[in-house]
Amino acid sequence: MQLTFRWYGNDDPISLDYIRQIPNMKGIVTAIYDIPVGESWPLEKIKELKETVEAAGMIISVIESVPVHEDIKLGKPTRDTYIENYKTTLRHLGEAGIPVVCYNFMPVFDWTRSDLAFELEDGSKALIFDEEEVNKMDPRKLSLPGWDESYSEEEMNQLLDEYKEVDEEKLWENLSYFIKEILPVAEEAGVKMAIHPDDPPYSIFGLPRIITGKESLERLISLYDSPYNGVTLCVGSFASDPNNDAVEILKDMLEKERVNFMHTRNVKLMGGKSFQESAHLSEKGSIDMYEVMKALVEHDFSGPLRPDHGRMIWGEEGKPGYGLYDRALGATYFNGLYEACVKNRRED
Ligand SMILES: [Mn+2]
Repeated sequence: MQLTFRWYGNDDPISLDYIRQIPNMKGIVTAIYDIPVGESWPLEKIKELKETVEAAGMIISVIESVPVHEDIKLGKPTRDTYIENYKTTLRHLGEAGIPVVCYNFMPVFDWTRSDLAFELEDGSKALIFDEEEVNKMDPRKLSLPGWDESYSEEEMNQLLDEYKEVDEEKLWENLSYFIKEILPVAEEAGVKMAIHPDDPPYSIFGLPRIITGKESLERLISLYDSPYNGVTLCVGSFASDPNNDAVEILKDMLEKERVNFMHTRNVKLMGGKSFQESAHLSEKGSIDMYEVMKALVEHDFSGPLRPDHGRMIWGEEGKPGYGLYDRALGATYFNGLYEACVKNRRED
């Protein structure tokens, strides 16, 4: 395991110097945020970002994310231009020595929650997904941090209309087309691809979602048989669907050597499809984090792992899910589990 931390670039109120002080912190997960979706990333900008991170004593472990243009997901004729740009970005990332790229294939909306600052019983604030609340929401008037906010209301309406023609099978076809185009380039560039599951992993607002569980990951890796065609195993996302066993999904992908990036956070299932993001500790949520770490150690997982969203604690304010304190607590917890699992294994 290589411990990593997400950093939102120079505008992030949490400095690289602070991140480096978290014990065992080795790598940064970041992106270039001021390039419009669909355009290629210039090599100079990538190198500049890399130098900034390395000057702070760490390395860039993962780019999260290189976003996929909607025309690619919709399968429009214009997709080929955007796919060529994506390939250019991958070549540049490879040239700069970036080993992993995280991406997702969720139509229009990225991760979705009903409340970004729900007060838990200990007074901390967390992101939650309340099924009833989400059903009442109007996707045309919705915005969450990290989403592409460049759409006008008219463009958003048009986009949602276009997706009426795209069902799950069509979306699979479009994903397959994309993967078969970019994977040979990713292999040549030495950049491992890691698709993030849909969050939450089921259809919302009538839009298709396909990266949802064990079978869909198996289908995904069968589209192009290469370790470069891998996954971001976000246990919190998978566990948000009560039908998923996140640990089982993890073990399956570890056995097939397709886990290119780990996201570790816990969720507490609240009945139906509702859930709360909880502290990372196993007993605070529905995921057994010891089993997660044990599986990673048993499979000699040496890839990047980052504590995913944290709660807001100790009066900290900032980007929901991305404060310093609780994610740092998460990192320390995973360090502890890791040390115990490694030492335990040696004694066996
Ligand atoms: Mn995640």
